[in-house]
Amino acid sequence: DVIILSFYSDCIGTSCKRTGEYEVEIAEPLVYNNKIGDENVGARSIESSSMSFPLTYKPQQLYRWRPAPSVTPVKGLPGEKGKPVIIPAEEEGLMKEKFTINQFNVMASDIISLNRSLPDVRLEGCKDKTYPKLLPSTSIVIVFHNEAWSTLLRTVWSVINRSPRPLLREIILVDDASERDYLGKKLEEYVKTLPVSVIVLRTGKRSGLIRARLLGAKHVKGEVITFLDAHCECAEGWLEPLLARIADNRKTVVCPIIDVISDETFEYITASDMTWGGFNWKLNFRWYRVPQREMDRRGGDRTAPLRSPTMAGGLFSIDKDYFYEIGSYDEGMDIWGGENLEMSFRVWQCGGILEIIPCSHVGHVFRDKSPYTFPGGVSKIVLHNAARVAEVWMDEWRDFYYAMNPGAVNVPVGNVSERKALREKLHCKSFRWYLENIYPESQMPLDYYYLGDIRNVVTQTCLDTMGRKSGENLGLNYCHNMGGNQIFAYTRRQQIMSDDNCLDASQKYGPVKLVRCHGMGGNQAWVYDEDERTIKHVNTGSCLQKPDKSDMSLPLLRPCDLSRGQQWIMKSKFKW
Ligand code: LR7
Ligand code: MN
Repeated sequence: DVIILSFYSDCIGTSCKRTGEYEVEIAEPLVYNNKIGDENVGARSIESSSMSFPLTYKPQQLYRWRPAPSVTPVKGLPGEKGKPVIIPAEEEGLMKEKFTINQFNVMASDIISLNRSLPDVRLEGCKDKTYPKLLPSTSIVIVFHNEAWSTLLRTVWSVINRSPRPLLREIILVDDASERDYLGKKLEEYVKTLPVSVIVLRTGKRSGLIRARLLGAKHVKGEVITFLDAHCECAEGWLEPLLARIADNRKTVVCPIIDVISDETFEYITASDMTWGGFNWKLNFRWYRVPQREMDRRGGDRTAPLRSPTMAGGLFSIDKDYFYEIGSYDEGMDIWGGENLEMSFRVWQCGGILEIIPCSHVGHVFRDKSPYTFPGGVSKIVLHNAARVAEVWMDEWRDFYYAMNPGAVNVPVGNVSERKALREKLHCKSFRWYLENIYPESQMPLDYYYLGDIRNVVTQTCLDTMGRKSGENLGLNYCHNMGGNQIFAYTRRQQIMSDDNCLDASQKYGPVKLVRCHGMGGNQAWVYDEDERTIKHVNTGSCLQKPDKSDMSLPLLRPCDLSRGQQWIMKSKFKW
């Protein structure tokens, strides 16, 4: 194989000077199952023709690669091809007992091969996509606290088995003060036997996943950092589409589609490519349906990169230098939570791009509960982290967070001045810009008149969602002044909303329901008259009224009659 190579040097910013051209013979084929060493990373220069040339990487930072061979299923082994594993009835007791150790079925995990095969879950259109022949390499950073052996090592093996070897620089395992013997010497000895370079770092004392990742990142030798949780399985072809995207624009932060590995059976279940990341008023990360707007931008191509307002947080690739340029992570965040939204807002507001790459799939064991301790208390830590996000990045919309989580007001956020200075230094845009341009579908209303509780003049009780779901009735309860379920926003689009849901009525005499906000007016349009203190439903012309004796917790909708029972107080000052 003789190809023409051009040499580029002096790469500054996005431009490289072309300094020469010559012929070389490529020493192919590359050897798999061999330690990565600088000897066999393949050609390290840039091809003159063909590819969209990643100007931001120097020639010596690019590696020739070819797809990793598929893992062949082993007949007779449980869980092959991502199939579910069923534990025999007689072992069910033990299975349940062991479940609580990790909050997943570790017995099922333990009997599945560390090298198990997976189905190729990619869309047809992904399978014959081509990527640049030369790509930057990545180091994989996996942090863990008390992870099970089989899930941790299956993560490692899935990386080894399914990554093009020259693109896999090393795997960095960061032990965040685990209290399991097997994660000590035994792990260190084990990784020495692996066919790629794997190092184990230890935080020493419990640091939380954010600071543990920062420790791992410090040791990264590859051009790109790829973070994974410690209970993942990378599927075929997962890596190259991620790296290709970064090579194309190093300010792109990319996530795979996160498939589901069942916490009960370890079945590999493909996730939808029609969901993206959002968040609610509590600042929980949540999946939502991709809006038509984004489908249109992608020309209806489901294999095209999807611009996502937020990311789940655990699985993503980022150019190493860019990771530091935009402020890595907030070191003031403890244990778990918040860092995913923090990085999402920061990337978008400070000039980057956040994408889900539908052709890249990685499975993750989703669990209902956290298995480990949160020193200092779960809610305190999670609220602390989220408050830092709100304070630094969300401008006035931080009020939604505090209104929804009144407990957060008393949790110290610590010092955020450094993070605010970072925002200044990078000339990051406002949260309004983010809502207008990146996430117009957000539950955070762009313009709103009021945020607070809504009290009836006669009963002195407050509208209350009672924590009910979409489709259920609005409630009324004694005013507790604790925010949460009694917090509503009255918006310029005439909605009265609580997080995802809006007050909605379709008939003159009610009922008033909570329904997923659609932003189209209609049954969800209300007008508050500050003088009359009435809340009038636009479509029916009826007014919201106090309940009658039969059910004091059910607000009514009745023809407007200027009675005191139809008067409501939105007590804080109107914004306009
Ligand atoms: O103190 C800790 N130290 C750690 O090293 C706590 C956790 N960890 C490790 C832990 O062992 C695991 O490997 O950090 C990793 C993530 O912790 P999980 O698995 O308990 O988190 P999660 O999967 O429940 O939560 C998601 O949100 C987190 C918010 O802080 C992180 O961003 C996780 O990485 C993230 N996981 C994903 O994005 C996978 C998809 C889940 C979704 C949605
Ligand atoms: Mn996880």
